[in-house]
Amino acid sequence: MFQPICAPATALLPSAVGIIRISGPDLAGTLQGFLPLPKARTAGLRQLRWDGFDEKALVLFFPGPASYTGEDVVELQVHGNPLLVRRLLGRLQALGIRLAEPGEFTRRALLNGKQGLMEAEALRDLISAQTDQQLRQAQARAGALPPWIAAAKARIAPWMARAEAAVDYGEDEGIGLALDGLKADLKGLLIEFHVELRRSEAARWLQGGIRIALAGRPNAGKSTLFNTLAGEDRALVTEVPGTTRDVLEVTCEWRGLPLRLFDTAGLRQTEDRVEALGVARVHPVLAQADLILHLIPARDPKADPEVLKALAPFEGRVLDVRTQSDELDGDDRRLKTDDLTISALTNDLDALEAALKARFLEGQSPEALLGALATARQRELLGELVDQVELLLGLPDPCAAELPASLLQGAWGLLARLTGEDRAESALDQVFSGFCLGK
Ligand SMILES: Nc1nc2c(ncn2[C@@H]2O[C@H](COP(=O)(O)OP(=O)(O)O)[C@@H](O)[C@H]2O)c(=O)[nH]1
Ligand SMILES: [Mg+2]
Repeated sequence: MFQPICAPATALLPSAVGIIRISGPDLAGTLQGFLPLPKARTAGLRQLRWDGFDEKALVLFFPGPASYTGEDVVELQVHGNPLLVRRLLGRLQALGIRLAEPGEFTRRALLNGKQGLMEAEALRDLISAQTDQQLRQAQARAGALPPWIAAAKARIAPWMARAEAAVDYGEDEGIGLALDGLKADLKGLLIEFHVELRRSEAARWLQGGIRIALAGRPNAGKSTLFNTLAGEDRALVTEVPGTTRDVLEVTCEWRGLPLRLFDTAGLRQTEDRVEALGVARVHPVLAQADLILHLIPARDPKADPEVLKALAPFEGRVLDVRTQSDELDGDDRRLKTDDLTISALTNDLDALEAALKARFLEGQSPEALLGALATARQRELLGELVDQVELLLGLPDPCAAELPASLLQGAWGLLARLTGEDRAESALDQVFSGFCLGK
């Protein structure tokens, strides 16, 4: 039996209401004398008295198993004073209710079959989402298991049974495994797995955000683009070269893409001590970026050699962008037709949107990625699943039934690990280490 646990469910900051959550096997008994519980799922006011404190609490009681964790759950709403919440938690601990680990409520929900592992992961992402798109993606995953998982199981299960029968009785009873039938069936499955893998690789960018650094010569239009993408005036913009000194960072969503943008000082040799310090800070930012947009004013005949030298180590992660295209005459020949050309001033940024979506989402729209696998754990397992099915498809025909039998078992096991049905503690630890207290 589990020990009862408690935790603040709201941030420990001065606020209107502070919520404490308790979960345990018999809370009516545990809280007896201190807190008479109200009727199930009906809010009740209770006067709580301890250590000279006298607090009125709104109390909710969800008897197990019809609760979040599957155990009895009690939620207390009190004044949102962090000290008060801590003192009340102290009182609960004196009753034998220990402080919960991060994610422990959800972990109990999982162990009691109230929730799946993938749902729990989605919940963690839902709580930490920073943009509208991230919220939508996490909500879609929290709602239900992706239907392709059940479909894959339904396809594998009969083959698993047949392969095992062939292993057990094959010799005596003349039961064989129709390997060509198996392969034909699995070929379709492999195609679906590849589609999901591709969706999940794109969804990973939506979930984690894309780090984009803006680089280029002074006055290339970095800060202007930074402000336009962020949708707010964060960076100073002037016609004076060397205006930006510190690296600025903003998290935003632009046309459905969650971005972490970094505005940098223009790359040039400079006598100005402060500007030079700014330039020195650019390198680590570039090193950590998923993509560097190298901004080159459209009127420049070619890119600045000094900037090219600074960007050389990051080859493969640099995208040249011609800026300030509004300044060009219609028939300007300095631009090659395949140049990516934008104007932040006139908000002519469609080419940039298309380039980013092609690169990170492989041209898939964010909406099409709803429900895709999005955590590293899930992606890794899906990758292993692909390998497993490819091994099956490569089996020589005929072969000993033990081979397909064990590979099918392996694939089945990977699906079980994906959904968390195998209840492996190591996977749970990995998932719940990212949770906040009280969830
Ligand atoms: N015409 C035009 N001017 C721009 C555009 N973007 C920036 N500018 C101007 O170029 C100058 C330098 O811009 P800024 O964003 O500070 O460049 P940074 O030094 O690269 O950060 C400012 O005077 C901006 O108003 C654009 O798209 N079109
Ligand atoms: Mg600037």
